[in-house]
Amino acid sequence: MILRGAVGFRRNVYSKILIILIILIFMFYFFKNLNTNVNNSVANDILLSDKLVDNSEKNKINELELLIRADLAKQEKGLGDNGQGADLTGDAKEKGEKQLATIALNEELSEHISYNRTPPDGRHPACRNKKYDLDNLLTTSVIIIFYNEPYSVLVRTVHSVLNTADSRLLKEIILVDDASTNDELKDKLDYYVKTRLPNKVKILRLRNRLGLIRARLAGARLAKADVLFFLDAHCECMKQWLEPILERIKESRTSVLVPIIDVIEAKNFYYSTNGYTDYQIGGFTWDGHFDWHDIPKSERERQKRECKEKNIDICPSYSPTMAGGLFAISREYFWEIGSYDEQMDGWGGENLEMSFRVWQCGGTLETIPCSRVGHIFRDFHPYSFPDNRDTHGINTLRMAVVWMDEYIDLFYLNRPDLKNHPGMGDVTHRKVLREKLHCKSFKWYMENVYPEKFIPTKKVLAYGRLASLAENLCCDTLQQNADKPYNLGVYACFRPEVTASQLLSLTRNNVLRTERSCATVQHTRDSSQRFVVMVPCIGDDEVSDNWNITNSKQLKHIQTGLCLDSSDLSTKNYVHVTTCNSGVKSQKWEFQHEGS
Ligand SMILES: [Mn+2]
Repeated sequence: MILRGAVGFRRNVYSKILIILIILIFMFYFFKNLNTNVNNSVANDILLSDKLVDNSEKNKINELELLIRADLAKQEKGLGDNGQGADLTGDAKEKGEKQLATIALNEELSEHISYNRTPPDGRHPACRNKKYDLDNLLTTSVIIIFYNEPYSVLVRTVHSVLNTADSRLLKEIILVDDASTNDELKDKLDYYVKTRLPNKVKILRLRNRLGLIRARLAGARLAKADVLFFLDAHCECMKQWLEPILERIKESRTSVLVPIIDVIEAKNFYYSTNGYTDYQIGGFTWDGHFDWHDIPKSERERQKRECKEKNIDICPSYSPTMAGGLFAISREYFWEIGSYDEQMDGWGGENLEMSFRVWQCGGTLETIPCSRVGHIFRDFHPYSFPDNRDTHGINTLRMAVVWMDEYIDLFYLNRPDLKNHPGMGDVTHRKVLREKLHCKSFKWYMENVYPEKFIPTKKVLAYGRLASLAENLCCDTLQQNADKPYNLGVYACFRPEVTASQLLSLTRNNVLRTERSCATVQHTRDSSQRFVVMVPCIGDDEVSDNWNITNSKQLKHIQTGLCLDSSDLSTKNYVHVTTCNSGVKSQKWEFQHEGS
C-alpha cells in the first residue's frame, strides 16, 4: 500500500512536471516566433526604405526622379550669379514674402536660384596672389548638421563645397540629419545624393533628435580626414576658402580657425562682402552671449610683430571667441582638447565653451582673412527647441561653472535666474578634463586674450542699478540694440536682483556705462532738457564724456554741467539731463554698490 501509494504519488508529480515542461516549451517557441516576426518586420522596413531594391520600388524612384527634374527645371540660369541679390515676380514673389515672415527665409527664391550659382570673389588682392602646394596640404572632412533645413538651401551648400574645394583637399562631406521631420530631406535627398553627387558625400541619419552639439559629435566620430571643417547647412563658399585654413593648421596644429563669415541675405540671397579689411572678431557679453567687435590695436601690434605675411591685412587675427557655426580644427586636436561637452542639449553656449577651453588649454582661436564663407543670416529662429527648454542658458551655465572661475559672479549678476539652476546637471567630467589638460585660469584669459573686455565691477567708483530717490525708477537700457546709439531709459527698479538692462557702472575714468555702451549727452541747441545717448564703446579711454557724483547725490555730466533728472518720467520713458539744482529730489540718484 505504502509502495503503491508512493509510486502513484510520483507518477502524479512526473506527469505534472511533463505538462509544465510542454507548456514552457510551447511558450518558448511562441515568444521566439513572435520575436522573429518583429525582427522580420524591422528588416522589411529597412528593405522598403532602401531604394533601388525591387520592381515595386520602381514607381517610387520614377517619382523622385521627376521631382528632382522639376526642381532643376525651376532654376533660372544666371539668377543670383556672382552673389547678386534676386527678385521674383507675381505669385512666386508673394509666396517668398510669406515664407520670409514665417521661416525668416525666402525659400521660393532659393528654389529659383541654381545650386551652382557663383559667389563673388571678395578676397583681399593679396590672397589672390598666394600659391598653395595642393599635393602637400592636409585633407578635410566637411561636417554639416541639418534639422529641417530648406532642401534647396542645403543642397546648394553641398554643391558650393564641391565646386570650390579641390578634390585632393576634400576627403568627404558628412551630412548629419538630426531627425528632421521634413519629408523632402529623406528619400528625395538620398536619391539626389546617390544619383547626382560623388560618393564622398555621405548622409548620417540620427534616429532621435540629439541637438546640434551631439549631432556634430556623431558626425565627427565618422570623419577620417586630417581636419574637421564644420559648416552650417546654409552656406556658400568663396574661391580658395579651404587652402589658407589647411595651410595654417599644418603650420600650427593647435590653432582653431574661422573664415571671414560673409552675410547672405535671407530675403534676396545677396552675398555681401563688405570690403577686404573690414571684418570683425568674436567677443562675448557677461550674460553669456557671443558678440562681434573690431580688431583692437593690441592685436594689430601683435600681428606686426609675429605675422610672417608681408601684408598685415591677410594675417591670421587672434579672436577671443567664435560664433560657432563655421570653424576648422585638426581632427586629432578636436578629440585631445575635449571635443564638446556632450551633456549640452539642443543649441547654444557650446561656442563660448570651446573658445574659452581652447585658449585656456594652450590653443589659439584665429580668423583667417583669406578664407571667406557666406552664411545666410535669418532674422529669427524658425525652429522650436526640444521641450522648449532654454538650452542656450543652461549650456552657458555649464560652461561658466567649468571655465570662468570667480568671474562667474559677473554671469550671475546678469543672469540671476540661472544661479543654482536644477537643470544644469553634472559637470564633474569637464572639470576633470580641465585638470588633465593643465588649463590656465579665466583671469589669465581676461588679461592675455581679451584685456580690452570691460568688467562692470572692477576699476569702478560704483556699479549696479542706478535708482532715482524720487520715484521707483531705475536707469534701464530698455533692451535696445547696443550695436548702435540709443537713448537711455528708465524702468521700474528690479529687486532684489539687478537685471542686465539695469546694470550700470561709473568707472574710475568717470565714464558712465553699461557693458557695451558709454553714456553721452544729446547734442542740441535746446539746453533745458537733453537725452542721454548710449554709444558703443570698448575701452573707457576713448570716451570724452565724463560724469561725477556730487555731494548732494546728483549725477553730473562734466562737459555740459547738466544733471540727470527723473522729473515727469514714467516707466519706459527716456531719461534726461537738465540744469543742476541740488534741492530737487528728482536729481538725487543712488548706485546699488560702491566700487572696489
Ligand atoms: Mn547658421
